[in-house]
Amino acid sequence: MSGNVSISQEGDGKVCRVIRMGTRKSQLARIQTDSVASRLKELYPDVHLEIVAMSTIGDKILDTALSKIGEKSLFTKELENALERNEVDIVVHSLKDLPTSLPPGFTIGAILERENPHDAVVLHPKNAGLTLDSLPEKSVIGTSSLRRAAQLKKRFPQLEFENIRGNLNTRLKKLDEKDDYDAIILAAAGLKRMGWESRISQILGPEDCMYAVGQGALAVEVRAQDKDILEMVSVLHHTDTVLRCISERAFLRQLEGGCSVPVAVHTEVKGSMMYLTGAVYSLDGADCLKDTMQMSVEIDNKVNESAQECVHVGVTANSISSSALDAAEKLGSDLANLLLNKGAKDILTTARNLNDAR
Ligand code: DPM
Repeated sequence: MSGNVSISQEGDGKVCRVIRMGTRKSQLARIQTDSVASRLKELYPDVHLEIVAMSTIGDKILDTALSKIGEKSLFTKELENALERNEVDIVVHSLKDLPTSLPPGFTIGAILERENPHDAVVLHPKNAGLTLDSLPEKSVIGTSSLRRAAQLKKRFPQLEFENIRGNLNTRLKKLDEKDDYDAIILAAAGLKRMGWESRISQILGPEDCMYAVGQGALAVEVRAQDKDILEMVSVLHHTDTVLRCISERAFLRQLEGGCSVPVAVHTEVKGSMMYLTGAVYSLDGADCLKDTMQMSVEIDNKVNESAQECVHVGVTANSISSSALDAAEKLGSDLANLLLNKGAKDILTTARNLNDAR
């Protein structure tokens, strides 16, 4: 065992290991951390789990659009500091909030089975029964995601789009209790985890709005050298989700896009084939480059047995076939290169500059 293991003595004299899980204080973050904690508790009944809650920059700055705050690892930095200082051993994140390159010393040790990755429409109660198609002209849709706004502006030119910030509770409150927005767009996964599935009035399919890289999946971040913890959490990996998310993250990394650029994806695993659709947009959605590539991700049983750890876009998944992981990563970067050859860089640079100037 590594040097930083905490031990606690139970009343009956039994010694058990203490694992500390860091989390943001928001309700969604707590729910996500608790769900991973209960999975771990089932798998390792003798481990004692402790939850340490902290607030992050992203939680403190509530009045600025996410895409305008320069800090790249907005929601993750303080938690990583705590990991680095050995104050916590595990941090649970929404994968889509984790940059494609993690700071040295950290790795994603598990990606759990993805929830519904699509975006959802939540209506102001006065609009019950309507859809984005049937809402009156000039209805105001709240979102501060450049990705959502770009796709939906193009698809629904009769609607208007306004920023909305704050955690999920704040946003639903702003929607319901004021008259500023006719509807807001949120990830279905977050709504479901909060127990608000009944507020979803429409799920947006890929023809309306493709999702963000990693959307709907939970990731467990750990210290890269902490082999005990890495091995412990690795059983949480969900193979299909890992392959899809590695291809999506490789796509984003190759495009050099952060969490605040209009980039969207759609992935499917069917048998041994994986399909990745990726797109980049101008802020108004008028310019769009989109393509699909496929690749065989034969899941042989050749797991990574070399002493050398294999990391794919920040993810350590030694229990999954290394050739499948390599193929998934290559699929993402190949698709990005295809779009880069068609001019994706210009679209993204212009979008970034315009957004910074706003
Ligand atoms: C990122 C984006 C948003 C979050 C940008 C995007 C949405 C920001 C906004 C990278 N992170 O999606 O284009 O609407 O202003 C976030 C949510 C979840 C994780 C909430 C949401 C829950 C779903 C999940 C915020 N991060 O997207 O509705 O676990 O994937």
